[in-house]
Amino acid sequence: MADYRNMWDDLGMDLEKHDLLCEALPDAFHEVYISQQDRPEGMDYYDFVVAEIHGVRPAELVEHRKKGGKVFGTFCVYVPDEIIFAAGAIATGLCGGSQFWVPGGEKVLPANTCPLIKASVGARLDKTCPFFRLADIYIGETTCDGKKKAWEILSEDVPVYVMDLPQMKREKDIAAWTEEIKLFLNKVEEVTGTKVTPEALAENIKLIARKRKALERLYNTRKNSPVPISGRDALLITQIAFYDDPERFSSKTNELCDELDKRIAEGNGVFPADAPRIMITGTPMAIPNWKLHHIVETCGAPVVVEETCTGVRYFENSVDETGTTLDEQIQALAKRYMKVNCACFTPNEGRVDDILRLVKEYKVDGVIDCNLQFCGLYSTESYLVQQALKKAGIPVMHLETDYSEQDSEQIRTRVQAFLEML
Ligand code: BJ8
Repeated sequence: MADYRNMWDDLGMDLEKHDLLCEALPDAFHEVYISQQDRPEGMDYYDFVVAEIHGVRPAELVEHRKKGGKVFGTFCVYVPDEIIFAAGAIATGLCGGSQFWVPGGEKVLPANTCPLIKASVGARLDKTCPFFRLADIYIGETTCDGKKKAWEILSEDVPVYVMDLPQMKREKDIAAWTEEIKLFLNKVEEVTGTKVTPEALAENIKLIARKRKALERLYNTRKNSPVPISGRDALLITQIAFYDDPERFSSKTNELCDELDKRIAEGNGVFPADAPRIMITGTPMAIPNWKLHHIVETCGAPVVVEETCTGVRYFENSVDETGTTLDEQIQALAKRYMKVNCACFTPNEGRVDDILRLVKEYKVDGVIDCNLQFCGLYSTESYLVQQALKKAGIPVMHLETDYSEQDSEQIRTRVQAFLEML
């Protein structure tokens, strides 16, 4: 990696501690990614992004801030990036996916908090992630209890604005979310000092739509057998989508898809055509959480789709682009975002419908329903997910895990037994 020490120092990072993180990542990345056979050439771009993960993109954000631009850190796929970009600001996903940050979070949070929350808080308080240092403001949401309380703790250290997400999907809830997006737009205008015009919003609705379309195209290639790209690679691309420049990301992903289309036409894949096809559903996998995909795929089965927020929940459903006034556009945004099916909603039948639909679309042989430890929402919803899959005759296994490697062998044994059954 190029030398970014001055930049990290200027960002107030703990350089010594950060060095430890930088030392661990290349080995882990090599083991999970570089060791794969027949990776598409187009993965070079994403490998480069990871190799320079705390360098290239943070340096772009630093430049943006030098010119007076603002950076918004987000933690949930319900936060409408379109509004942020329409005000000339940049949105960047901040969810922590590394065990490295967990102890820092445990200093202020109960140990029985989900690792995603602990890692996110730890990354900020330990000063070991440039993205967490760079964001001018964090945008939280009222999704789960752990996050709600974490915002209060984080707000002692960094400005935090919380969006009140309804937990049901009646008409009045969609109306409430529309109002909430209006308030958010006001906040974004206040922070950036820029008025959001309908023209700017229309342009940025299109920008984010291009990103969603590129991801959709990538996922569509995974419906083929043999599958032209591994689940690990697809997961990495989706994780990068949360913080890369949206325009560049879309063009790189489309380039990769051109290569994948050729592979499909030639019948080339990264797993044998008869390998069991796995879907993963559950909680999001923030970068660099590649644990389950790595285990499943090194047991010989490709992960062909993720019903998670680092999967189809991030890009499915588009925003209606016909609105010309801010009111119409905000309504269209509210409608699109309320189609995301997170377990924080009750009821959340849409998620079960999605899982059953995806099983068919991606020709899935077995489903792994996996949630992060201490996520009460997803672990409780697992009962209904498993029940629906069993009723449909689709093999399913449930797993609960964290970011540590302690249970990896145990999970491997369980995954092997599951795959033998398919
Ligand atoms: S829309 S899944 S990104 S809230 S895993 S922190 S729920 S205790 S991440 Fe999420 Fe938005 Fe929903 Fe998606 Fe809490 Fe559960 Fe932890 Fe979670």
